[in-house]
Amino acid sequence: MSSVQPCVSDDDRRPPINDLLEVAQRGLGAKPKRLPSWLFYDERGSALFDKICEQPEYYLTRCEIALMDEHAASIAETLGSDVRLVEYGSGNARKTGMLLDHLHAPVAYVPVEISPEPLRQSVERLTGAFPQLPLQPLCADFSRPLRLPIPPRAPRRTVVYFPGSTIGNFENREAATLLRKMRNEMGDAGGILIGVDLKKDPAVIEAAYNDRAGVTAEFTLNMLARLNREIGSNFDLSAFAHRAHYNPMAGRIETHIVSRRQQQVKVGRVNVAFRADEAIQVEYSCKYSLEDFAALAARAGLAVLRVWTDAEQMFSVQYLVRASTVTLGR
Ligand code: AVJ
Repeated sequence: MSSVQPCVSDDDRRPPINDLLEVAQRGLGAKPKRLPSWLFYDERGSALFDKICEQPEYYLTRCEIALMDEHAASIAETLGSDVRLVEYGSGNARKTGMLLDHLHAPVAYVPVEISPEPLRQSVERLTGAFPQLPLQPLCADFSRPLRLPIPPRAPRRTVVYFPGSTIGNFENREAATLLRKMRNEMGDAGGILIGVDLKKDPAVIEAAYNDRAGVTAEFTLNMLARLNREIGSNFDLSAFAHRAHYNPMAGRIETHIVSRRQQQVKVGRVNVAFRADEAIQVEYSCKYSLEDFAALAARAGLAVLRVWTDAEQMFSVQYLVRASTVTLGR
């Protein structure tokens, strides 16, 4: 018997794809101009992101994998047996596999992913590696309320896995909202296992977002290429540049697409005017101290039960539970 359930769609609560045009027009009509970072991840963008993870400057993935490699057994012990693992975003089969390798009698794995193709691929990879594990893929936008599939047997706890420091893409308030949403979905006994990039020498952080091979620049500009492909806009890619700076006050990388000259671009029937050096804000990648992140967790009614980090404190994997369960003892 196959343990894979068909991809359940939660798409009824999501605007249709043609709204890409509307998203682009709205963002480019705003002052200052901005485009949402999820626009990066079409097929080409996802492939470029995988390539970013291999760049020597991009320490995040390497550090997180090293942490999982070293601490998977301890992490699995902290999570306990009979866990239902719900992953927000499913592009991380490698790290997930390292965790599943050590989990004792997991009840099910539920990857939540908005794009059907990456979801299908991650299911395929994990079916091969864990033929006994029930897989319950959920095609949905994880920033919206989820209807989790009914598990094949009662789990001891539901753990939301959110690796990769993807939480860094959300501003403080939205990050707290997302964590609070996870807290509701995991229930009283649940937990959140989350990858969090840490504050460090700004030069090291900036280099990670400005790799010498130019892969990150290509990844950033692919957002415009994607719009050209999908909504027929006419961005001239050579007339725009990638810019990623660390803002030490806000503790985050701020990525912009900068117009190299004054120009006009057609986006649907709208003409968008750019001044020379005008920027489109496309991504924040927030960095935290351990104290910063504990405070963010607290805002969401969560407490940090454990932190796994490397000797240089480059990156962290943290386990969060409901704040009340810590004081009551688990
Ligand atoms: C996948 C959101 C964690 O912010 O570091 C990498 C995306 N952007 N290089 C990050 C990204 C530019 C990445 N996250």
